[in-house]
Amino acid sequence: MKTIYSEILKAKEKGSKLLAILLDPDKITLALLSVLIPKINQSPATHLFIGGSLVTSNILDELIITLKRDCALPVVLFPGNPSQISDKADGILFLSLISGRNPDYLIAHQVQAAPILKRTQLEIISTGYLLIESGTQTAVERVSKTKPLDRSNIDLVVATALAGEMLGHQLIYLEAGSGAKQAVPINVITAVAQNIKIPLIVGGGIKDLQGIQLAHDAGADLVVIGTAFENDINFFN
Ligand code: 1GP
Repeated sequence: MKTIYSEILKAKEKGSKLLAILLDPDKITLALLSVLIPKINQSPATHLFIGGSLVTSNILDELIITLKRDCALPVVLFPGNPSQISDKADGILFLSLISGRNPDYLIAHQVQAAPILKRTQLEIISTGYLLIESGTQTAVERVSKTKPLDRSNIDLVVATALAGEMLGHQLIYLEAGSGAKQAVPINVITAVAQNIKIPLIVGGGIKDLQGIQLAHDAGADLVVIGTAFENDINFFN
């Protein structure tokens, strides 16, 4: 069966790089979709991620229904908390914030979400999520009340990613935080990519096409772009 995860694995095996556009339901309106969707369809994106640290808007279902109707890309939830589950999507990154030591984001939210997810058809993709220090405090740090990993402590970042892999996560996500001042350092991406076998996602603070290229070249299998596309819908032109 063709699943989101098996397609990511296949891409990794072939060395073809993936790109997700992240849409935060709090930052867009349904009216804006008629402008955004043609831009998404013209972009090199391979996935759509939907989520945000808080998400207070109630347009989630309708947003996903419209995206699925007008875009061919898989729609993957990237939730900040269990209220951001929609059975209209194709899959969900089932995140555990393994860089932090807040039990709510390590396991409590997951316990709350599991029975809800069990009733959906969503493809559940277990993801070890690592927040990396990026210059200033980001929304992930503020909302999760966890400290990011020191960006210069490569050994600790690699050990954390390895632990995530050994615990059975299917993906590792290196996150600098949405709108981060500094993206995840290239040497950190390289070190993690060289040490894990599972696919690697990198996002946060990537501001230009060169940043995407550098992250891919360093070993990211999938790069996430949120703020840069939000700020400039012609980003991929
Ligand atoms: C945030 O990794 C994503 O969770 C994307 O970050 O908004 O900085 O692109 P940006």
